[in-house]
Amino acid sequence: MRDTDYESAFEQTARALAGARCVAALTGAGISAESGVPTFRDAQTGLWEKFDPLQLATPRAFAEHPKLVWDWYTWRRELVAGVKPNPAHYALAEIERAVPECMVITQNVDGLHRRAGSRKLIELHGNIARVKCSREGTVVERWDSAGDEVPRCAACGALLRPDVVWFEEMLAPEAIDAAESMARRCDLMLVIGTSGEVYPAAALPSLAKACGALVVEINLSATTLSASADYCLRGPAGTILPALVNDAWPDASSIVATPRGRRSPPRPA
Ligand code: BV8
Repeated sequence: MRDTDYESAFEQTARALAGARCVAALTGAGISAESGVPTFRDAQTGLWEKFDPLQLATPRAFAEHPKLVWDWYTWRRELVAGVKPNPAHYALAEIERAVPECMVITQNVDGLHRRAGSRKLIELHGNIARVKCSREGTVVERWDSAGDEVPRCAACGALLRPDVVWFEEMLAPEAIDAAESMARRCDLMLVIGTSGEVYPAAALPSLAKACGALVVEINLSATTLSASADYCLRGPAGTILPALVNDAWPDASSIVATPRGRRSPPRPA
C-alpha cells in the first residue's frame, strides 16, 4: 500500500475514477451492511445465533439437514426482501453511468446492486431470491411453501434449493471467467466491503494489480487484501463511495444522496 495520508488517497482515487476507462468493483457483504443485511462474519442473530454460516452454506449441510438449511435461506430471503439498497449501491450504479466501462462483481446474493440500478453485474455466488431444482438445476418461479417439508421440484420430485454457490461448489464458469477478464482489463478496481477470505473471488484484486490496475480498498478495517491495495480508504462504503462520485463528477446531476459540490473527503472511521 502506498504511504500516503487519507486525504491524498481519497483525492487520488477520485481523480482515477474521473479519468477511468474501465472500472471494476468487487463487493462483499460489507456494502450491504448499511442496508441492514448482516455480514457473514457478524454474529448470527436470534434463531440462527448458534449456527456458523460457513457450515450452513454447504452441500453437506443441505444433504444432512435440508429443512434447517432451507429455513435459514427462507429467513435470509425474507430479510433481504424487506431492506433497500443504500447510498453505496446507488453510487456504483452512478459510476456505471459515468464511465465508459464498469462492472460490479459481487459476492453478495442479496440482489441489492440490481435493485439500485446496476446492470453491468456479475453475481459470482448466485442470488438468494432464486430457487432451483437440486437435481436438474432448473430455476423455479413458484413453490409450495406450506407444510413442514422442503418443497420439491414439480418435474422430477427432487428437493428445491436456493440458487446460490455453496462452499466447495464450483462457481459458474461464465461468471468467474467474466470476472477474471474484467480484472485483467480494468484500470481501476474498487474492493468494497469484503474480508477477502473467500476464493476464487479474493484472488481478483491481485490479478487486477498484476495487470496494471490501481486497486483501492474501501472497508471499515484492514483485511487480508489491504497490503496489496494501492490505497485503503477506511470508513463506511455508504459514506465514502458517494463522496468519491461527487468528487469525481462535482457537477453531475448525481442521484446519490449526499451534499453537493466539492467537499473535503469523509474522515476515516
Ligand atoms: C470453489 C453464497 C472450487 C452462499 C458464498 C483457494 C482456491 C479456491 C477455493 C478455495 C481456496 N481456498 C479455500 C477454498 C474453498 C472455498 C473458500 O474460499 N473457503 C474460505 C472460507 C477459505 N471456496 C469455495 O468453496 C468456492 N468454490 O472454490 O470451488 C473448489 C471445489 C471444492 C473444494 C475446494 C474448492 C465457493 C465460494 C462461494 C461460497 N458462497 N455465498 C450464501 O451466501 O449463503 S460465500 C459468502 O461468504 C458470501 O457470498 C461472501 O463471499 C463470503 C463472505 O465474505 P465477505 O463478503 O467478504 O463478507 P465478510 O462478512 O467476510 O466481510 C465483510 C467485510 O465488510 C469486513 O471486512 C467488514 O470490515 C466490512 N464492512 C462491514 N461493514 C462495512 C464494511 N465495509 C465498508 N462499509 C461498511 N459499512
